[in-house]
Amino acid sequence: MQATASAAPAAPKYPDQVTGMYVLARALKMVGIDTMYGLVGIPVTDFAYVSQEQGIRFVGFRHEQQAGMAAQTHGYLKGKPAVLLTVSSLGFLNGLTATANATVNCYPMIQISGSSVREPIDLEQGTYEGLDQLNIAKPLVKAAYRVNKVQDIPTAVVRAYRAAVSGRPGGVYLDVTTPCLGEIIDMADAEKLLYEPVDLCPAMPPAPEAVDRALQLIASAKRPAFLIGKGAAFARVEAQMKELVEKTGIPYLPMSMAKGFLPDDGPLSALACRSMIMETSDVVVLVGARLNWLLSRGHGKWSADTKFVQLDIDPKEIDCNRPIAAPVVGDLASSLDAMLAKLPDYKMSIDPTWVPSLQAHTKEANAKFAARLQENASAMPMNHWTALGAIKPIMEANPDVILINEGANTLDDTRDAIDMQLPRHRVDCATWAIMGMGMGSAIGAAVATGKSVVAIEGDSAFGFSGMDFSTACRFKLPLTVVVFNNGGIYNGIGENLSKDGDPAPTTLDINARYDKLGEAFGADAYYVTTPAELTDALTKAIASKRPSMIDVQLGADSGKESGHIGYLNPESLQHIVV
Ligand code: ADP
Ligand code: TZD
Ligand code: MG
Repeated sequence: MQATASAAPAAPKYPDQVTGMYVLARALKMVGIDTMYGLVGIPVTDFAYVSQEQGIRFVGFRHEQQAGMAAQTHGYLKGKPAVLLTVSSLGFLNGLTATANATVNCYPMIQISGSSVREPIDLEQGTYEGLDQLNIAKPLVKAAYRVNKVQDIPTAVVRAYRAAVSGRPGGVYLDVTTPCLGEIIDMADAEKLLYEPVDLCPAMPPAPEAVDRALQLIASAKRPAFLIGKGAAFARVEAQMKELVEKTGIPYLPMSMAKGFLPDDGPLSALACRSMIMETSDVVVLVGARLNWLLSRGHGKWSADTKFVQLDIDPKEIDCNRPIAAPVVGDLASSLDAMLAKLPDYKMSIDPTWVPSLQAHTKEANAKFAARLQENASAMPMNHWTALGAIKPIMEANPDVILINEGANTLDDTRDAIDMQLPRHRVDCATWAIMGMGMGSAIGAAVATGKSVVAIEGDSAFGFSGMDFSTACRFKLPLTVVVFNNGGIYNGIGENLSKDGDPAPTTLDINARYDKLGEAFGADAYYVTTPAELTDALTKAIASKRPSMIDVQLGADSGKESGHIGYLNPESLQHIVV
């Protein structure tokens, strides 16, 4: 059957027959998929209609990458995957960038793409949007499957779902061929195929001896710390970790997206003591966090004497950069339950000066930070810190608002400035440090949780996904976008060395009016040049629960090259400051 782009779903000839796309929608519902993000066209338009008819929410985007960013953020925040739906060839590839990013970040999601008829693809005969999608997806995703006939659809969906969410979560690709989508089957036969799978994300408890080994090491530590990653936030183990922190008295340091997992300003928060922990902790307990580049891969500032306990679901993660003295491989809920159960058998031996020394350092760092905000409070034109001085109290007074954040200086400075109180309320460009997750993630967060969302975006970062602000407007989502316009990548003062009149490689447009983009799609739009105007605009925007766009005019000289990670540039170029 040839799928069409008509407004009504393709119906089989007889009322007691159904199509492959109907079976696919039903199978997705049966595993618990309730939301699909995507962009339609041949051969999946009718499938989107059928899915909507079956009660799966369909959020149509302007670019597949953003639909994918929405699906992965949905998966991260809800703990279960959503679907990204794409057309074949470029639509598939656009979406695959997000599915790959989900895999790298351990977010569950399922990309379903229509694909063209197999035979002419295999013979390279130049068919419509012909591309060997399954093989392209394979190296970039956690698992990839193709389904060729209607009878296999329920199995394919269950396998895709299990692969996405169980063990270490990730992105899964499901290739559904055009003939399969259109295949006709008797309704009675379809009903027989459909089944409710049992235990889609099984617990994976750790070995008891691993738990004892870990507790023994933790109990022996003089200067221990928990290092909490977004895996813990995903696993929703804040209650267990709160108990473990309270019962052991061990301080915690969150990674960027684990900010708020336990309150950033709690008495045992060591948020401002990252270097101190790296340099002086004798035992660090990694809880759903990888010792990857974001932690100098266990080298750099880390003391060579630090011993690690690592709680992770993936045994391959252990020892990947530093020897792990006590691995606890299992799902975090089971591992932490087991540790809490055995904890009374162990007595901590924390140096009584350890926590006070971290608290003193925190106090000092906070005072320095407050002084920096104060110094910049009335800078004109505003710089990143001026703007954040205005935003910080508003965000902290609205802890239930989800914060989306990308950029270079805009990312680093916002992360440092804004304390979080609640788990899973901060989503950023994460493990790959990619730009272009903003609008998709913001939309996914709003749709998945029903909460208000504020996206703080560098002007460059916003450019990657800006058009999908219109999606937030069409779906009337409570999203406020704050664009930090410093006219460029890192800043707007780059110099074209050839002096031929073209903009420098990092230069964008300091005079661009992003608020007008908001106006174009019916959002509330604000252009602000002072902190007082920003305070007023952001307060109103959050209270309105309407799509809102705030263009924050910064000076072009605000921001340094590469933000905090300039040292990752090629070594010989590190002295060149843009
Ligand atoms: P961060 O960037 O915050 O440091 P990472 O993404 O690097 O976090 O690490 C997250 C880790 O959490 C991954 O190694 C992943 O295997 C692990 N993880 C994800 N879900 C679970 C779970 N349910 N139980 C245990 N570990 C998990
Ligand atoms: N492309 C992609 C997909 N990801 C990237 N990380 C980059 C390019 C390189 N890049 C960064 O690492 S940060 C950044 C780019 C283009 C934008 C920084 O500019 P900004 O923020 O306007 O978003 P600031 O506040 O001006 O630093
Ligand atoms: Mg910028």
